[in-house]
Amino acid sequence: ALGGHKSWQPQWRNPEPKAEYDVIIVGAGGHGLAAAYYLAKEHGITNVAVIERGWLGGGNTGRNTTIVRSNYLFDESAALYEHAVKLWEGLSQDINYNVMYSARGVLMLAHNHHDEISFKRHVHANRLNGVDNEWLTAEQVKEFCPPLNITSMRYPIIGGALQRRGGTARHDAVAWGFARAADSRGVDIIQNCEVTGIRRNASGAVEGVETSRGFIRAKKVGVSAAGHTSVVMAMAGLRMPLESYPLQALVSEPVKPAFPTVVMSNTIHAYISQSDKGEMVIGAGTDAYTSYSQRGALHITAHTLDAICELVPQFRRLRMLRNWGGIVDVTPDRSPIIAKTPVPGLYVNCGWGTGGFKATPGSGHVFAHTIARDAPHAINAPFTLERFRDGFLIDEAAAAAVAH
Ligand code: FAD
Ligand code: PYC
Repeated sequence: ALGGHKSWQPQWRNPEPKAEYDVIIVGAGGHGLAAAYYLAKEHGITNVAVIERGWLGGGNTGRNTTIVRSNYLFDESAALYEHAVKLWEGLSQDINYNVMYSARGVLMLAHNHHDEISFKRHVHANRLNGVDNEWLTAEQVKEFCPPLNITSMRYPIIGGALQRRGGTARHDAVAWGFARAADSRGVDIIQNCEVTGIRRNASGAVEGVETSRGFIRAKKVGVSAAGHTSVVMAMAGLRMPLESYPLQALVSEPVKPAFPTVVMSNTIHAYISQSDKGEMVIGAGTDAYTSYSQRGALHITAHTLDAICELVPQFRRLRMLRNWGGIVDVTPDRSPIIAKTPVPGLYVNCGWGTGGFKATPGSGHVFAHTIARDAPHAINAPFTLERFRDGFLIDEAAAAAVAH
């Protein structure tokens, strides 16, 4: 680094866009890069461009708090998120890049009878679906995570649901690992190139995308633009059932290992884990208003820190280092859309809201299948756009675990 990185080998190329690709993916977040990787690896489609208006991994992928779990209530969701957890378990080997997947457990705290009933329902439903999840008493919670204060607080902890295979992964490594693996299979990653239009032919099918670097032709376009999905899809004339909200997070100064697991409390609006660098990674629910500004309101952060100080009193003396926000795309049932659209050749992967990082490899895998085969994989078949018209909702508001 002191030598100005002169002899360092770039991890991916920086190609000029070609005139035409077989597939264009809009958005080089983890989901878009993973889809490109699996298009090349599983379907042999390598004439692919991932087009990113900023830098790869600079959206929610680089802004999230990296919690990975699959303890969702409904069969459809359990299948989707568990598919991702299974891929996480072998991902570092698969893409030959250490994504630091750390199965340190995700513990969801119950503070009242309603929480207890809801979590026990999730535990039973998860186990029926082969997803690990178990109920802990308050004493077992304390034993599993000793820094927690379980009694002397306004809403004492009365138990918790623990998914031991849940945990965290390193967000940058996920983006960089998928980018390098996709690039090495021939995928072009075009950064600093904004998609400004989606061109359709006389019969309505996709012809390609207008960008800040000119028109690029492709018969298949997959949109993985997270908080800006509505904006991009409107370019093809589609109105999406999405609202975009700021979601904030913050980190403390780094300290020695002091917190062994991931703890979430939806009731008192806070969650916390410790990063490999030693920082406490903290967050809460979304801001109350829709917005495209990548920052949130200060009172949300203050409220979150109140909750953290009650949960872990010894952290009262920690200084906070930095905070930031991302824009999350929220559907009415808090489940994603991974699907074909009414526009031939246009596919969309969106609506992950506050919880899509955990799904990154699984989402990319089934989205690649959907694009390559022009038909959904069995796992994403229920996650259609049409469910909001037909009523086959997958209401995961409780499992989202982050208020929004
Ligand atoms: P992104 O990484 O946002 O990628 C989309 C890309 O599209 C961006 O890079 C953007 O620049 C690009 N783009 C947009 N418009 C255009 C355009 N016109 N042209 C070209 N490119 C465009 N999920 C979890 O599972 N666990 C968590 O702990 C968690 N914590 C979170 C904490 C915060 C503070 C936030 C904000 C989110 C959190 N999430 C979490 C949600 C998670 O981050 C997202 O669901 C996930 O990262 C979405 O990935 P993506 O690749 O779809 O989106
Ligand atoms: O979905 O687990 C999650 C999550 C945690 C923080 C934000 N989202």
